Amino acid sequence: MRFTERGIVLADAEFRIFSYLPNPRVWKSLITADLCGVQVDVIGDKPARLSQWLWDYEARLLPPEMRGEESVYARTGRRGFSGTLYKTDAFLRAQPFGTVPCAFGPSGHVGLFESNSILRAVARAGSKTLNLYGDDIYSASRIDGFLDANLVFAREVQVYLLSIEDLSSGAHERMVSAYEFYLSGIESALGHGQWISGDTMSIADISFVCDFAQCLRDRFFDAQLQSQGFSAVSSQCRIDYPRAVQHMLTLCETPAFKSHMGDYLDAFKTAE
Ligand SMILES: N[C@@H](CCC(=O)N[C@@H](CS)C(=O)NCC(=O)O)C(=O)O
Repeated sequence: MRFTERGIVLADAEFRIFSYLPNPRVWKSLITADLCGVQVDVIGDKPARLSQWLWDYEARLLPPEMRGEESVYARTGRRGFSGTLYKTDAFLRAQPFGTVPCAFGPSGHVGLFESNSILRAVARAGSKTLNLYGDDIYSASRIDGFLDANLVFAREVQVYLLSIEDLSSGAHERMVSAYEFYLSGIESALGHGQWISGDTMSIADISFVCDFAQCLRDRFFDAQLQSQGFSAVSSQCRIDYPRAVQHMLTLCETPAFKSHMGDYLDAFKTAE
């Protein structure tokens, strides 16, 4: 339940998202929510501070005296977090993989997980205002195909970025292969029209922009990569995948994308 400044009770938002912030995986849903007029509440904190929070529908900072290995909420971080996190049993019932971003419906009982599925839910909720999820079962399933390919790519990006300062050649090869597979598919799709799937913008475009933009962070680690004998996988993207890069840059200039992504791509835009 939320209140205006004058104490008027507003209806619950259609979705509540909890995550570390900023997070490109959250932007997927927020951009979609803006485009479709869906109300999404976001709760979160800087990545390093999320280990001080109680992960729950009513997520909140956990007082220091309630933290520690002995806490009833203590869990070991498994992906992207090392050390102890604090998650309620109710949270883990709603969020079986225990990851963020996570979302909840208004009651808090139904948990949504995986950023692409949270994105789908927001798009479904806003489809009467703007349909971003296909006109029929075929076009929706084609969009699903792009989202599935995107998840495989994004998972490799996650592993790659988390281990980028101490990368094995196997890990680098996996990233190169996932990058080439996904980007060449997107490049090919954009060779037949303005949008990734079908004749209009869809959540396949939104998901692509957010995860590709995150992948481009590898350029910040160029020196570390070179010292290990590797180069950033995205270093030649403008040459290898010009349509994909242009598509991302064009969308990032539009208000809904810009208001969430801010200056995230500025370094990329000014680089050669
Ligand atoms: N594919 C997932 C990735 C989610 C994910 O792996 N989140 C990590 C942080 S990057 C997490 O919440 N880890 C919790 C833990 O380590 O217990 C998505 O797109 O939502």
